[in-house]
Amino acid sequence: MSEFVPSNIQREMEVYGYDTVVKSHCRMCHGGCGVLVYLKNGKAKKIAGDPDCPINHGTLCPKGIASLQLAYHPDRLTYPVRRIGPKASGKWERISWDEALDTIAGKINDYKARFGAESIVMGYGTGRDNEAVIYRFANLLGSPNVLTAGHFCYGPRIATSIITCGTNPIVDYENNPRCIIEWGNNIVISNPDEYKGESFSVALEKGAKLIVVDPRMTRAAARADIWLQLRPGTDAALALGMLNVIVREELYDRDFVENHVYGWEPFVERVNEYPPDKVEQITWVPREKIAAAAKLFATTKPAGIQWGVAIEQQINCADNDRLLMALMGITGNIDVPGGQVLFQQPGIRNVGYFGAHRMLSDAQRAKRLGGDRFRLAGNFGIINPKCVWDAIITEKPYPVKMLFFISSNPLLTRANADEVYRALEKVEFMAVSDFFLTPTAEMADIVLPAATWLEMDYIGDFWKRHGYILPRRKAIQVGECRSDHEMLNDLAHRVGQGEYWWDNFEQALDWILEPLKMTWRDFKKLDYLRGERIPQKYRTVGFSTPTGKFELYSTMLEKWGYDPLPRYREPLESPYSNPGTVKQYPYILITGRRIPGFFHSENRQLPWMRELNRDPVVEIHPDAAKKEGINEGDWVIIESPRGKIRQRAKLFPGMDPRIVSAEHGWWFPENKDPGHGWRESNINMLTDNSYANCDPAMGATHIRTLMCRIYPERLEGDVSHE
Ligand SMILES: Nc1nc2c(c(=O)[nH]1)N[C@H]1C(S)=C(S)[C@@H](COP(=O)(O)OP(=O)(O)OC[C@H]3O[C@@H](n4cnc5c(=O)[nH]c(N)nc54)[C@H](O)[C@@H]3O)O[C@H]1N2
Ligand SMILES: Nc1nc2c(c(=O)[nH]1)N[C@H]1C(S)=C(S)[C@@H](COP(=O)(O)OP(=O)(O)OC[C@H]3O[C@@H](n4cnc5c(=O)[nH]c(N)nc54)[C@H](O)[C@@H]3O)O[C@H]1N2
Ligand code: SF4
Ligand SMILES: [Mo]
Repeated sequence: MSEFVPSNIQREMEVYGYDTVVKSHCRMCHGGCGVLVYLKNGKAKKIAGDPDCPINHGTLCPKGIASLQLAYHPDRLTYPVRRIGPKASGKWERISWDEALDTIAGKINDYKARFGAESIVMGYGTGRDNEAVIYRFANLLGSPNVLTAGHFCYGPRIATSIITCGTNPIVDYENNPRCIIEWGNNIVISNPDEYKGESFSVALEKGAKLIVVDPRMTRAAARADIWLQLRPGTDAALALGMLNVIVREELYDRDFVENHVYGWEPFVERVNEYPPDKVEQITWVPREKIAAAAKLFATTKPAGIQWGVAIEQQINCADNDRLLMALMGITGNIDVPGGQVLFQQPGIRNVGYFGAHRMLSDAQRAKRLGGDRFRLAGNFGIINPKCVWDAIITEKPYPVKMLFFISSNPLLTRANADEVYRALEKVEFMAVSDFFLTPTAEMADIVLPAATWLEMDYIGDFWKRHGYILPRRKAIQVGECRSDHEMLNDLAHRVGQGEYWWDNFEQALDWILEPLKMTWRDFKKLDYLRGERIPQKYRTVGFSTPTGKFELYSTMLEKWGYDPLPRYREPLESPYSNPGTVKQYPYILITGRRIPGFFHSENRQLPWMRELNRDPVVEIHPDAAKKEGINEGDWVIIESPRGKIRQRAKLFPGMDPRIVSAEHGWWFPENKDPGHGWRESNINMLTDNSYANCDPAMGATHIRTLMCRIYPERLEGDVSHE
């Protein structure tokens, strides 16, 4: 437990009788916000923003404030359990940590010996600061199969930026961008990855011009200089249209293009295929607006693109990312102050190094599920989930016998939930580490009680690209909960990996920091460290790509057999690609817009957060609602060719009447049936995960654009949930 007490809050402690205050970093989302945790008698009593933290300057979002409701929730799992009835029977018995880890280790050793390490799939969801230990464990085990959300979230940005310019370009909010495009992102709600909505808002207040690319009117779209209200899933066409204007009107940065770009001529040829009038037909955005946005962005410098996950959950995922980088690059905004920065971490052993990717043999790497099919993903260690479900269900190309999910709830968060369920039902052995018995955990054989961010020492933001690392200091202990890092360190010793791990996890932190000649004890006295910043480093050393240039034409994609130039493909399920289906399913369904209190399937059991959003909500345009006989607040059936679910109607005029927008991640912890109602309102009952509907290089599932129909539940004969 940290003994570190910042001096400026000692007085507050005396007045209110707190025993101590621990400075740490929240991780109720991807994390990063500095917090002060006030303690009394070993219990955390209050969480406040840390005004000295350079990431949040004392601000916190609702989820951060509700951290204590998570840590001390009465339903929280506080000791390991083993299932004693059939899957999803809700029958569990308490076991010791030793018994839990011995059982899991026994299964790992057995499956490895009989079916190969590849038969064991480790899994996590979005970034939770535990990926380094999970990859280390899997790589040392010899399993190339770590199932994450990386195929359709953030992984594409990392993979495509590495092959385009060496690392992920981040908007440089500190140096006053004068123009920002917020593209498929809602940063003030989502605070994703290395970004916080606060910095974006401050930049706007300082007068930055704003262009928003979003089919829905978000708060940012409402105040934008230009709002490009596109048809969902057509981002690649829109970007190509903007590039077309920039190239045709010669608004690009000549020096950058002449000296630092690879593949300019073929790129221009491709861009010429997308004149604004054609793009208008594809995207529904008027050509004048496309031209105006292109000009504003190209002529207002410095400028940045705040990109989001909506562009990645599409069939055009990798090309969308590459096109946005092309916009950043050819307008001369790469690695300039106030543009897009290529930050460096302080010189620690980074996540990739810690993850021991080099320790995985070539023979095992070649067995990565889907590695041949989705080669961009496969080369970055990312797999498409369907490849795992198929390997379980069909035992091809080889059987997967064991799943070990550490911080993921795939029944709610992966496309085609019905198929996910069938795979979880069939898999021989499943372990889960989580805070609660989620619908996914209810399918497991053993569930381990995970520690929240308040209960661990760690080097926070270790995986991000903003250049900071921050000490996350342990403030409390709850029951027998353990961090995933400690748990895997312990498990590793039981499966013969001991020589590559540590006696305790603090030694691992020391090892990460060793290149800085610093230990965890030294580091935790600091507020943060930040890597050195060298603007326009490419001018002296080039870009870290095969050609040393900014690759508009990707030599890596070419090598892997893909089109080296970005293009637009029509979604497989859209009003234009299958007009027959449109008669039956007339609306374009967007899924998963972020809402303040929840994080995917999390927080439905936290009273403050549930008060913000009691029920799942589907946004429907008033004209569409009228046509379908739907009133505000009605329970509505949303149906796709794959199934139907129910959510509550909110009439929302801020989008085209042909679009509806549903929330994701819904289950009902208050429903004490062991399934906790996971099918009822789970939007992923409707999404499609077929290979044909994925990005061909990245394997991203296309969950942002599908076709659906909607009608009031009262008209539904065979569904009665009330
Ligand atoms: N239809 C649709 N589906 C989507 C999306 C969408 O927009 N639309 N978004 C997708 C995206 S971008 C992502 S990244 C995925 C996210 O997918 P997941 O990461 O699988 O989502 P969560 O529901 O947050 O599940 C995380 C689980 O881990 C637990 N947990 C949280 N922190 C920890 C921890 O530190 N340790 C352990 N052991 N457990 C922890 C939580 O209690 C929760 O049950 O969802 C995706 N699913
Ligand atoms: N509160 C909260 N915060 C979160 C999360 C959460 O679940 N809850 N999840 C976290 C995770 S893992 C991620 S990846 C991030 C994602 O964070 P964001 O990238 O901000 O994602 P979203 O809010 O899902 O989508 C952003 C916008 O994309 C729009 N959109 C939908 N379809 C399209 C399209 O086809 N094209 C374009 N251009 N826009 C479209 C939506 O209307 C929405 O306003 O948020 C993170 N932060
Ligand atoms: S934005 Fe994320 S890190 Fe910051 S307070 Fe909210 S949940 Fe915590
Ligand atoms: Mo994500």
